[in-house]
Amino acid sequence: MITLVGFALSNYYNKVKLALLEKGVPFIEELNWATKDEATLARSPLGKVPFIVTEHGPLSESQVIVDYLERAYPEHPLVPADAYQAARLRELVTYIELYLELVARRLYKEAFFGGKVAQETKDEVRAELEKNIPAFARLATFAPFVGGSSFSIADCSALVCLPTVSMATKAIYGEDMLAGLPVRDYLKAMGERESMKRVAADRKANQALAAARR
Ligand SMILES: N[C@@H](CCC(=O)N[C@@H](CS)C(=O)NCC(=O)O)C(=O)O
Repeated sequence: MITLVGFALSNYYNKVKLALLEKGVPFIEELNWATKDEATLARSPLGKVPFIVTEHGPLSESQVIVDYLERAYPEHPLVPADAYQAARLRELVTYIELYLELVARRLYKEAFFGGKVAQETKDEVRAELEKNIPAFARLATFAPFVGGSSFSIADCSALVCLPTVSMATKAIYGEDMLAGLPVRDYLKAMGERESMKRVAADRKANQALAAARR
């Protein structure tokens, strides 16, 4: 049995959870707020979540985990057998996470957490996203899934990253920088999936827990 460790407000936690749910892999959850105690660091060396605990030992980093799940549980594949098509989906995951989410993340402190972000950072992020969003648009098909006609690892990333990029850019620039793409329709359609309903409900419950903790 896989144990998924982290908290349900975390995007990358939900990315792995979506993969587990969509693949039908049984798992239990262990709450961890990305603490840096020895028991956490021994399993996730930077104390980041998510990480999983398998029968063989722990594993950190969401994409590494998703790739492991794909190999270890080949039923309900989220990556096609064809090597090139599989690589194209991984390419899309990289564009979503490295060129959209990690760039927009520099805004989160002000967009979501009541802090301040320097104007220089806002300008830099905007310029990067103006370049990176059209590049992402060249790879994403939304037909109807982000990378093609079936649910894949790219959806696990897109479903947790795209809403955050939209919300952060709206909060900082007064404009959802993804508005020119069919992201809203895509998210709405995907929101009907059982996996997404569970992730959304658990996220909401965790939000209350996080507020109580503060
Ligand atoms: N590259 C990591 C990113 C994970 C990540 O940034 N997790 C956040 C929560 S969404 C976290 O653990 N933050 C606390 C920290 O970085 O110490 C992955 O894909 O798993």
